[in-house]
Amino acid sequence: MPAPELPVQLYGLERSVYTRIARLALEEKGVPYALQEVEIFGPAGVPAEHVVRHPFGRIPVLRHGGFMLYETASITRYVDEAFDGPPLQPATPGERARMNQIVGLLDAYAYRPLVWGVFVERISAPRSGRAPDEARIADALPSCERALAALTALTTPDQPLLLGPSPTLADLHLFPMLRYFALTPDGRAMLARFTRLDEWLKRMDLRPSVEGTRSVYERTEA
Ligand SMILES: N[C@@H](CCC(=O)N[C@@H](CS)C(=O)NCC(=O)O)C(=O)O
Repeated sequence: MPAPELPVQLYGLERSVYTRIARLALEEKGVPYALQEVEIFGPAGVPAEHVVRHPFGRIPVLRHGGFMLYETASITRYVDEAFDGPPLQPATPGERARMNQIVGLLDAYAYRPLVWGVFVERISAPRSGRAPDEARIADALPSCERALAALTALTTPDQPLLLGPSPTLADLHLFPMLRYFALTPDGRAMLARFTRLDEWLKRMDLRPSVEGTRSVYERTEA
């Protein structure tokens, strides 16, 4: 007899940055879930059944019973508010605003240069038989630098994580992006100059939620 379906399903890909952000929230909250792999990057494009879940064809999408949700920042807030477990959002309006500001900054200004501009060119392109586009990398690096400087300025000083002693949704949103960036020599060289973020990355790397969501790229890290 098939196992009963878990109430929380996440449609995405293990190697996807945004899927991992949602998974980190589920793992930190201790919510059981099933990851349903949806290959959106294949030659056939986004599967038709996924466009029904997400009109823009992106991942992840969360299903909780009959409730469907896309957009990762909405998913992680929902996971934090709908389930028991350690709170992932600060209590005061000011701290909460700072957390949301970091999440917004990452979506708007950091994801594209860190992940597509540097990581995809330097790591995934060669693995799929294509030479890195050096011009694209060179073009992305100043945006990466600006994003890391802005992030550093928004963190709370002398705290182990970005805004305090325990993770918030801002830590979970940044981690997969910066982890991929740090797999590249360009990223490591830049992070050596952003010691607050470099130390934060090493601390986050020890969390069980991170260990439980490693992607193929980290497992075969050079
Ligand atoms: N705004 C979306 C962005 C999600 C996103 O860009 N996910 C990537 C995978 S990490 C994706 O689906 N990329 C496909 C594409 O860019 O066409 C969210 O917050 O969920």
